[in-house]
Amino acid sequence: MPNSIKVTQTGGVVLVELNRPKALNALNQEIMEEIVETLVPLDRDPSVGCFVLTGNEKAFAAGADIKEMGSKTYMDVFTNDLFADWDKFGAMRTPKIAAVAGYALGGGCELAMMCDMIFAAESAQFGQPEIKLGVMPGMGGSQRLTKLVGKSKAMDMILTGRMMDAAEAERSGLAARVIANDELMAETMKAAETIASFGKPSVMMARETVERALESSLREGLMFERRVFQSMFATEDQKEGMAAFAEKRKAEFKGK
Ligand code: CO8
Repeated sequence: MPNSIKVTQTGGVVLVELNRPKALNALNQEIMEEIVETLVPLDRDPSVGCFVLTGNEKAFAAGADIKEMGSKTYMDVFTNDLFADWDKFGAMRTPKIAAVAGYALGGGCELAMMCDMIFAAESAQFGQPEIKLGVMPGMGGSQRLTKLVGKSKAMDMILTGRMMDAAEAERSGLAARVIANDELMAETMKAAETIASFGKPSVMMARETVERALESSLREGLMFERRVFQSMFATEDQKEGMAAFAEKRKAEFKGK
């Protein structure tokens, strides 16, 4: 049984709650291992249509665990490739929504950005404060934040270490929605249930194609999109979705 996370599945949605409240959900080795060991098998489970990753009212996660990391040497972090296993979380193909209330700092902000979209409570505070610790973002912040909010604002966040509130995060493209604090989980779960109600293969292909936009030229991305779109005509869900529209009924997707 995992110790630092709580995992519950309701229908097609798997809710993952980070559970180190005394350390503001600081991301240590254990939490990373538990997330990867628990979620990667579920990623391949056809009954799982969406993940929701959240923390608590005070913190989504206040960063990598500074106390665990502080005394490590260069050789420790280099030879063990510190935190490289987070890539396995980022590479999961089932959609992941980060529901962020309170602090999402350093590795916490980076973990939220590894998700496919961020829903921010009004209380959310995002930041990459590593510069104040004599280091810099190391779990993707310098790259993902720059892709999401642009160079100038990413520089502002990373070089001053300041925090960004929920309104600024939405305005800048970091957060998809800002939600009242007490409605964060209900609205996030509703969106997750909507995603999980669609055919999983088409959802996976659509998210992979959007991801491709961050990694390729426009021309290559458009070609990738066209090929993936065309390949969807090999699925039963495409036949069902289009037939249901023509017959004015709700589609019954089978995930095939
Ligand atoms: N690591 C470990 N413990 C933490 C962390 C953290 N990141 N953040 C908070 N805590 C602990 C505190 O030490 C405290 O513990 P204790 O009660 O035992 O003293 C407890 O959580 C509560 O925290 P505070 O008392 O500080 O709570 P406040 O409400 O006063 O302040 C803040 C909240 C502003 C969020 C404050 O806790 C803070 O500044 N935290 C650190 C934020 C930070 O610097 N994050 C970046 C960490 S570095 C990082 O993420 C690098 C990622 C890349 C690594 C890649 C490697 C390859």
